[in-house]
Amino acid sequence: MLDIVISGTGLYTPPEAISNDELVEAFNRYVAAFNDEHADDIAASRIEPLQASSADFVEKASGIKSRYVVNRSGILDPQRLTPRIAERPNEAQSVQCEIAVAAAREAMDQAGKSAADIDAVIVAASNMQRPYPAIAIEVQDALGITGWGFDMNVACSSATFGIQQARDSVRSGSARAVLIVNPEICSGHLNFRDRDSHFIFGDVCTAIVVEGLETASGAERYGIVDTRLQTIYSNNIRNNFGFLNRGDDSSIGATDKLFVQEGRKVFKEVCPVVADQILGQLSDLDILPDQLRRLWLHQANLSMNQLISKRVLGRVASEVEAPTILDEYANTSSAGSVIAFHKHRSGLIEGDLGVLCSFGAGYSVGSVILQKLA
Ligand code: CO8
Repeated sequence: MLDIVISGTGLYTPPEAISNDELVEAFNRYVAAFNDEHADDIAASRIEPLQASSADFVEKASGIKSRYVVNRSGILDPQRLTPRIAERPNEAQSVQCEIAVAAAREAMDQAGKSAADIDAVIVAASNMQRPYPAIAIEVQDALGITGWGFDMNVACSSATFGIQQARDSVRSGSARAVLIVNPEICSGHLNFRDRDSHFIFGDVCTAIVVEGLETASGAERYGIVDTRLQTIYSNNIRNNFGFLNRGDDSSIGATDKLFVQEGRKVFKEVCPVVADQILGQLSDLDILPDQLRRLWLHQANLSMNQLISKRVLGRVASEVEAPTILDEYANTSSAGSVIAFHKHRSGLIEGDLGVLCSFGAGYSVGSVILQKLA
């Protein structure tokens, strides 16, 4: 039943970018300074020297060549390696709200929707810059949308889980149209001193309008054929930052209050789960894998996407079929598959099918089968 559609998407890309070479140079200057400072302890084998990072490794291991960030100077300062994002007064718009509004306006324009046409805002992202009031309510206010809003977090799968919530809300009649925004400021929770992960993430915001087919009057409409969500508990991607940290003095400055992962285990464990979920979903819908014209996959690692698309299609997918954006954007958590959908859906014709799929911390997997409508 194609009664609910995605009628618009939007993308906000921060104006500042960092190449692998720039990031690695800053990291290696930090490493050299640390090893100099601790030369005696290193010589006496009391501590291990830090190892340098390599831009070649980063591109080979991940497919990432660069990333956009909200602030470049703080990340590239070897003495800091953390973005500079000043706190704003309560009366000013928050950073997440600001980038959400920019992406939302594009999505609403594309859908031909004004604030009066939208009844709900869902901010779906890996990190919220404060617990309350919900960022979604601030976005709602900034755009002049009446109705309701809430924040939700399913890490990298926040957007696909948000799409299911939006579809259910429209279908049940609790909203005519729902705006989902994914303001992912991943640099805020990335440990730029950690060689294993300092290159992984970038910042961005995406937005999606979901509404009923009968109200969708924009130029493009993608029917939501089906959504499937799955969560399996795992500690392999984790962030222990939280409001209880202040109750434990030992937590101050601890590195597990930032993103940490067992990258190899994630790679091995998540790929088959994702491929099996998509294949099972297609089979239940009587859709052959070959009928998929696009796989808009989560953008964490190029080899992961090549493996998943190969398992789904039974052959190597072309770049057109499984587009890559992580080379330019890096991993932007929940926004990655939405960026791929936003930038790489031209050429599809009426009736064409695609899958928008996320996977990440939780573990969490969300797959949304879409069909281009006239
Ligand atoms: N430079 C040079 N060498 C390095 C570096 C580096 N920077 N880092 C590691 N190495 C070395 C290692 O020391 C190791 O050396 P040796 O073989 O001598 O021991 C060698 O390179 C190989 O190391 P790894 O096994 O760690 O490298 P991999 O080939 O596995 O690649 C990746 C690492 C790229 C991390 C890869 O494992 C990967 O991409 N895995 C999947 C990750 C993934 O999908 N994660 C999803 C998380 S995202 C998510 O859910 C959202 C969370 C919320 C976001 C919050 C915002 C921050």
